[in-house]
Amino acid sequence: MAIEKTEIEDLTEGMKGSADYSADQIQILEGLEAVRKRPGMYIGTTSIRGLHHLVYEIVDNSVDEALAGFCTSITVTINPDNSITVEDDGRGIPVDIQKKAGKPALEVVFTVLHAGGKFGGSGYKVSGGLHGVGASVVNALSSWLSVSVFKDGHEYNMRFSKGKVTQEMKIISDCPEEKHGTKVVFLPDPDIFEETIYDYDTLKVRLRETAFLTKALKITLRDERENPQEITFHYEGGIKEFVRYLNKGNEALYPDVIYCEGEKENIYVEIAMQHNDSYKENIYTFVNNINTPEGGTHLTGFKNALTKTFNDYARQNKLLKDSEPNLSGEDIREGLTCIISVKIENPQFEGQTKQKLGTSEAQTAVQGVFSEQLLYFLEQNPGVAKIMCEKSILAQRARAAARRARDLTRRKSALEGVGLPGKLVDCNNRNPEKCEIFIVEGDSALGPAKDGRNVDTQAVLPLRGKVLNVQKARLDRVYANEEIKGMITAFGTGINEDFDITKLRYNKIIIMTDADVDGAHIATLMLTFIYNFMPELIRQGHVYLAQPPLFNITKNKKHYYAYSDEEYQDILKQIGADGADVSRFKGLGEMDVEELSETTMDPETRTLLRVNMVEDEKAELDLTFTTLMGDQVEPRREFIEQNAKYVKNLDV
Ligand code: TSJ
Repeated sequence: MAIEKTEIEDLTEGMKGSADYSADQIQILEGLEAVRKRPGMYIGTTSIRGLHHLVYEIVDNSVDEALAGFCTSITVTINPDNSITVEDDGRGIPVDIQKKAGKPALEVVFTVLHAGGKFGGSGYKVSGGLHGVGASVVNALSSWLSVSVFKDGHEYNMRFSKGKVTQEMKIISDCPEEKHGTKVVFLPDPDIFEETIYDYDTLKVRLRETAFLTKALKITLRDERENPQEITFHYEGGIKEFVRYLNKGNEALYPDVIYCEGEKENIYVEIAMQHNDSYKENIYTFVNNINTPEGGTHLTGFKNALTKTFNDYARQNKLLKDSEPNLSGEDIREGLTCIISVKIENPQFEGQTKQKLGTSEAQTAVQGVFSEQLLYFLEQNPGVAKIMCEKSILAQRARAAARRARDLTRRKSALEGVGLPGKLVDCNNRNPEKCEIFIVEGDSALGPAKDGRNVDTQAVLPLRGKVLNVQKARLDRVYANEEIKGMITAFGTGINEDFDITKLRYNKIIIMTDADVDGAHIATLMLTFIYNFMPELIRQGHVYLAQPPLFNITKNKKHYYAYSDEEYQDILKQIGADGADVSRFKGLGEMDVEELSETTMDPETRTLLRVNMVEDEKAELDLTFTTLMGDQVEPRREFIEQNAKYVKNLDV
């Protein structure tokens, strides 16, 4: 590749002090310059996700050291200036001169792309397909980076700025002989990242997951900014505890988490699973600690083994009569929470986002290890086997009932067209492009909504009682639920494999609930239904949340509406009122027709939030929804109140 001279000069600036500029070094700088030119190619995105990704890239190196058996503890600190410190108690990155490059291995790690763990041949035995590129990429994208290695009684230190060396490696102090480890401090470059403020909770979720996946590794996250906080994750039980954690919101069907581990075809396999009383399948798969939301060969191997082994066992032990059909995989996996974690050298990833494992040996390995150990477990625990079998048979029956119900509605709609639900207050216009439907909860809101709407384009569908939580109900109950049936027929699209977007009867589906926690909960239940049965509606941006105001402030017969506490304070200040004539809305039903129309329904004056789904966040969203629908009220409320996935859309 031709490099302009000026560029070489510019690039080599940081190399002052090194003896000669070999072709190698120019390549290095070219490499890191390429990272700065196209950061997205290396870390996916320069959004807040990319910002957090930098931390994972560094932490992954310490995790690799832990997997190699030399590191027991990692501390991640968000410093007051939003720089990050990652420190481990591993062997310390080698500081001796690497023959090939003629420089300290440490320098190579931070300046050569893809250098991660390739040297020495030891350690880093297992490194993810996406790991290993880490350190130099993070270095290139940081305003500054400082690395210290503690070993042999010394602290070795080296510094960089935007990937260029600003201080060659040197011993900067002595430390106790027995201290060993690596410490990296870096500040993400604000010229590269759209956002440079770290989010404690985001790091927390990911580091917890990493701790679950790396048995016995202790990970501490510390926030030293304004409101200092700290949390430590340390799971002796590894993924076994992960399964227990995920099952927390539900009732486990049997006390033990079924666990197995083994190695086949040079692939290390670890599986933990337990059924809960819900009806949802929750399987998370990982390759070298990297989430594979699209599954792949390891998942296929697991499913094959579970279906075959369980059916064989059930037949052999007469849990399943000769006259009864085999249990389907889906039946057996109903209510199953499971973690599948494999460690492979050089995993092959497939699919558009490279999030699906393609390595075919992984299927053989998982299938082999799991079949053998599951059979053993079932034989040792006939009581658990019986519970699993009973649950599966119920699932099988429910599935058959749901199929019959679905076939019936299909036939019905084919023959006589779908009758609209009786409660629907429809609009007159028949052009879906122009139409919207308000889903309102409770009868009290129905009155003002009905009267305040635009009769031509706005329909209203009232829902009575609690909306069914579809993540906690079997399919047959979902199909039988009147409120849900109402929504399905009103929307017109059908669900699941019957879904047809061209049949959508309204361009906007607007969920309108009270502006309080109960309202938010009900909205979440509705969203959960849509997300599970017609996700395309969210994907294509048809789903909205109405934003009713919290306060009405009246001064000199003029009305002001506030949608948040801050706005309320602002308005009081602006118009010089203090508690003058203020009413706090407790529910939609308390507003009169004009108020509701003006503040919440009229396209000219209202604000809507569009519900948004980012595709590659689907797996994360699944986890979020699990948390959301569990029994803990607090996290759920937090999610609803501050979810960033609801993109504000000023509807003008
Ligand atoms: F990403 C990174 F490079 F910046 C980084 C690496 C950051 C942090 C916080 C830690 C590490 C890291 C690397 N921790 N531990 C190690 N271990 C090695 O690099 C290492 C040590 C000894 C040997 C050996 O064969 O003796 C091999 C390796 C790979």
